Amino acid sequence: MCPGLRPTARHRPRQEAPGSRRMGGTVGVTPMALTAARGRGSLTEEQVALYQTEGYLVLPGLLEDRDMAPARAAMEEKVSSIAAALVADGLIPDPLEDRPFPSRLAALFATLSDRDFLRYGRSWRDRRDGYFHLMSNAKILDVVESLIGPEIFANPVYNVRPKVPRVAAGAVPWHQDKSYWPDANSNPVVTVWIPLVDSTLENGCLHILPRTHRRRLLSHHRETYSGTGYTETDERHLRGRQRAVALPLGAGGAIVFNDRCLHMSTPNNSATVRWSVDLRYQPTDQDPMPQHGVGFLARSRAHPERVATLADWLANRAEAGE
Ligand SMILES: O=C(O)CCC(=O)C(=O)O
Repeated sequence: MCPGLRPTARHRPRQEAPGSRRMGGTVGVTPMALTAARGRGSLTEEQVALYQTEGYLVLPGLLEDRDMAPARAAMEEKVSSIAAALVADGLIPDPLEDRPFPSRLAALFATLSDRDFLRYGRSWRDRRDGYFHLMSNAKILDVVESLIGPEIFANPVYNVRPKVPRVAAGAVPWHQDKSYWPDANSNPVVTVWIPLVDSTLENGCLHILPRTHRRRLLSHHRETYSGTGYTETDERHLRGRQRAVALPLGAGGAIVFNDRCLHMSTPNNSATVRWSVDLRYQPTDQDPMPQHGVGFLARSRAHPERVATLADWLANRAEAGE
């Protein structure tokens, strides 16, 4: 740590739970230690055991409409700004303000190309109040706490995903999330994937390859067909893909998995947008991955006064009073 830098929750080594052991330079926590560290959180022991065995957990109905409303409002603001830009650029004549949330973005791009869409990014990570409120939602943090304990850092890599019909960027190839941060010494990173509209086989729900979460990082390449450069797992690692499960899920449900669990999603063949977010969390003593942006302290029982507020997050401060 630099001299003079205030020690922060994420810089301080976490107290090791009984039974924890060192693995490859990171703290590896045995199931026994996890149980000891957990103690709180909203998941049952059966759910935690299922997560540990299968590598993922589906939580239908985790959130209510009011939990998602701020994030949805942020998405609507963004869509309005894109509509205004498309009109200003002469690409469309009408910003379609009367269209409902699930279909407006699809209608805006109905006559445009993949490339037009990708000008705005395949997924969004801008700082809008509603995204912070969702990332800080206690129901989500309670789930995460069951898995990694109460010192929770929100990883800077979160994505708001508008999966628009016919746009190639919508389908995501098989990958481990860790392929996006191969050098990060951060373990575990827990992804919480949440659809804001029902995700279905037709509009391109998530698919998971169970029990792949204990693998090391597999070899990946950058795909060249969608214009996004998504990372894609090399074919030879996908021999077991017939065991993959499709996970259609209603709006407000959550799918939780770690960053070595293989997953993908199919194209959107419906007429509306499959809106989702993927949020990520990790214990506070892990690499905060500054090369990907500024994450924030989302929950701390040891230092609740340092938990980041909306103002901190908007100002790119990871903790309160930094
Ligand atoms: O939302 C999707 O379609 C893909 C999500 C994904 O790949 C992820 O959360 O890492």
